[in-house]
This record gives sequence, C-alpha cells and structure tokens, in this order.
Amino acid sequence: MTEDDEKQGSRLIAVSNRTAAGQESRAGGLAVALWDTLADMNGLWIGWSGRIIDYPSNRAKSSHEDGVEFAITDYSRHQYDGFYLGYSNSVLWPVMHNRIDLAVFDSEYFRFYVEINEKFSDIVRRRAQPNDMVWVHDYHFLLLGDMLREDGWNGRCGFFLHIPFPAPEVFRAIPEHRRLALGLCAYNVVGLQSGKDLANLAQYLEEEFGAEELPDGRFRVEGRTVRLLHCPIGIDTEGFARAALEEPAKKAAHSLSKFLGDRDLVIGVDRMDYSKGLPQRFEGMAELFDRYPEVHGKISFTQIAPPSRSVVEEYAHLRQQLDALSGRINGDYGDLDWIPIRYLARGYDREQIAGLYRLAKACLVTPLQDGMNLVAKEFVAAQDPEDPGVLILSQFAGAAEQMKEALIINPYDSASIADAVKRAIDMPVEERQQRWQSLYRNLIEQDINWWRERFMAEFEAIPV
Ligand code: ADQ
Repeated sequence: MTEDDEKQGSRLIAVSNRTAAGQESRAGGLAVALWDTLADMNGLWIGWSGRIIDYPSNRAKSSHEDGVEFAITDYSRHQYDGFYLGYSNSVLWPVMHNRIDLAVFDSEYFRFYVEINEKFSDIVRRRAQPNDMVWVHDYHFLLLGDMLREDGWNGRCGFFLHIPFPAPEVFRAIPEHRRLALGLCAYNVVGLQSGKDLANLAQYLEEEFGAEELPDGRFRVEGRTVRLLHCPIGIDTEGFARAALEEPAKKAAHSLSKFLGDRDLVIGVDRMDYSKGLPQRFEGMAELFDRYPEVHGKISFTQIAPPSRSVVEEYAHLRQQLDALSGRINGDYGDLDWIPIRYLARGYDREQIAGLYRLAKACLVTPLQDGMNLVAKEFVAAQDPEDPGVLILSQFAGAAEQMKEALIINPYDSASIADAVKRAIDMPVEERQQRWQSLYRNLIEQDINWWRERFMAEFEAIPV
C-alpha cells in the first residue's frame, strides 16, 4: 500500500500547466487561493516544471512545500513545441480570443496536445483515490477529464476555463472542436468567467450535439451530464489594497512621480499579448492628443508590458508594432520637456505595481477579448478612497460584466478611448468616489475566496 492509499477523506488534486511550486513570491491572487485550498484539503498540485529535457519521464516528481504536495513533470522539446507553443498557444489561445486569423492549424500540434493530456491523465490516475476531487485549470487540459474517464476514473472532476469561450461559429474553426467540447462534458462541472462565455458554450452544445438542459440546470450531452457554472474569478482585494500602502509600493510610486512632475499619470499594465488591445490603446492615446491639444504636457501615459511567449512569431510582431507606435506618437506630439508615451517592456513586482496603480489618475484596460482581466480589479483595489483614479475598461473584458461603474469603452474605436481618458482626467472627485465605492464593494464581495468557495461548493455537491 502506498502512502497515498492510506490517506482517508477527500483530497483535492489541482492540475494546471504551471504551478506555484518554488515561487519566491506568491503573494495574492490565484496562486494563494489555490494554495490555501490545497493546504486545507491535504492537496496535491500537478503541473509542468518549466523544464524542457531530451527524454522526459512520463512520471512526475513529488515534493512538499508549506502543506501542499507537488507532482511536477518535464516536457520534451517536441512536446513543448507541439503542445504548449503549438496547440495551446497557436490554436486554442487565438481562436478562443476570436483571432482565427492568427491560428496555425497544424495537425501535428493536436497529436502532442493529446499526448500531454494523456500524460497528465496518467499522473492523476496514479494518485487519485475514488473520493478525491480533481480540479483542472485552463485550455491546456480540455481533454484531461475525458481521458480520466476513459482510464476508468469515476471520481469528481471539475474544470475552470480562465479564457473566454467564443461564439459557436468561431469555436467551430478548430478542426477538433467536437472532440474538445465532448471532452469538456466529461467533467462534472465546467466553470466559466462570464455569462457570455456560458451562453456561448451552452449554445454550441445545443447546436452541435442537441444538448438538453435538465430541470436542475445541468446539461445532458451525448450521455454525459455537465454543470456549467458562471463563476467570475476575483482577487485578494484586501491584500492588494494593503500592498498599495506598503513600502515597495511607495518607493515605486515615488520613483515614477519624480519623472511625472505635476503631470497626471495614465497607466496600462499587461502581459504583452495581442488579446490585450495594446496597439488600439496607443492609437487611442494618439487620438486624445489629436483631439484635445489642451492635455499636451499635462498627462503622461506609462505602459508596462513585459514580453511573453516571445518565441511565437506573433508576439515579436506585436513588440515591433508597439515600438513603432510609441516612437511615432512621441515624435508627433512630444516636446523638449514632455514624453507623451512611456513604454516599459519589462515586469515589475506586484507590490511595486500596486503603488503605480495608486498614483495613477486613470488606468486603461482595453483587451479585444479577455476571460476576466485581473488588472482592472487590482487597479480599483489599490486606489485611495478619498481621491480614487478612474478605470477605463473594454466592453470585451469578462470584468465588464461586473464592473459597470468603470468607463466602458470599445477598444476598436480610438475616439471612445480618447474621450474616456479626457473624461477621467476631468472627472469631479465626488463622481470618482461614487464609482469607486461601488466597484470596490463588489470586489470585496466577490473576491478570490468567494470564487473558490463558489466552485468548491458546486464540486462538493456532486454525489460520489
Ligand atoms: P492573463 O491573461 O495573464 O490571465 P490578467 O487577468 O490580466 O491576464 O492577469 C495578469 C496578472 O499578471 C495580474 O495579476 C497582473 O497584475 C499581472 N501582470 C500583468 N502584467 C504585468 C506586468 N507588466 N508586470 C507585472 N505583473 C503583471 C488569464 C486570462 C484572464 C484572467 C486570468 C485569471 O487571460 O482573462 O483574468 O487568467 O483567470
């Protein structure tokens, strides 16, 4: 009998491509929420090590950290290219973000996607006991639940999709769409960020498989029964608000304010990704400078966007686009003593970012599609209640469903961005306070713990 066999009660097993194992700082957010849940439930977290090696084992290596067990595995170069860069990030990511034009449909990729999902199924299978709960995260593992079922595991198995579920006709652009969607239905519960994502998936299942909604709200799809759960992810609101008052935050804000002088700061913080609408944001700022000459020299836009997944060609292209746009805008509108756009292609610690948010008069969050967008929530959490900054938020971010008191914009319309920035800069303090209070109240109510409890409650209700 192995050590695992001896453990009694229900254990939580989380699966995600990357885990928080060995991370120096895991302050706030998903990592902490999952970690706490796992520590409470004798948990195990399974994921990729981040290493690429010649002959990776099919097994995972166990380690323990602060009450959580980790099972971490490596990928080969082919698996990394085919599964991670290929199918996950060159097929699923673009299509789910409505960018079929950027997808690369190479049938080899899917082979590796299946291979890695099988590998993880095997790792889970070796460790899972019948009354354990397996909570799988994100688009890398759409097929994992299905494979676990094929492997004969009938325990509780849930999935949370962090990115959007697109309109059915967009999802159908993926050659393997039916297999992926049926795979999803092997999970007992599928959590989605927004009501729109849920409606898209339900519509797809109805159209494609004639799915039937049962009286208890679950869907019956080709002999499988799945609950679709609207479960928008939150942040550690109070923790983030506190971080904005601490020393690293103050120091970062102080450094930036030396550069700003008495200008108003407009900030953007993103991973550099084409889904985040960065060129559109820069164009919006150009439109602002064009329409409102009175703001020249009065505001400074700082965009923080470290490169991500830089080996994928599309990201290199985006970087060039941003370099060219910021150069053009600074050339057109800048002056001897004013740089309109500062673009910093590097990451900062979240503690520092919290201070920058608090310093800002407005934050631009302009994704063309986004599952949720946590930057929008962090910005609000970091504000000074007496003198809060204004959130400018894309109608295409999942967060827009919850954050209605933000200034909602259409990122494709640069005039809408320009006018919103002008309105934010001019907004009277009473209106800023009212908007902020209502946004903050919701962030406290629906924080990261609310999210995990909502999902876990659904999970625990599944009969074993
Ligand atoms: P992401 O696409 O990574 O997440 P987002 O929700 O914005 O996007 O979260 C990014 C996190 O990274 C935030 O905590 C933010 O502070 C941090 N971050 C971003 N840019 C940074 C920078 N330049 N420097 C330092 N930190 C930075 C996916 C989905 C989202 C969904 C989340 C969670 O795409 O839609 O909200 O998962 O479910």
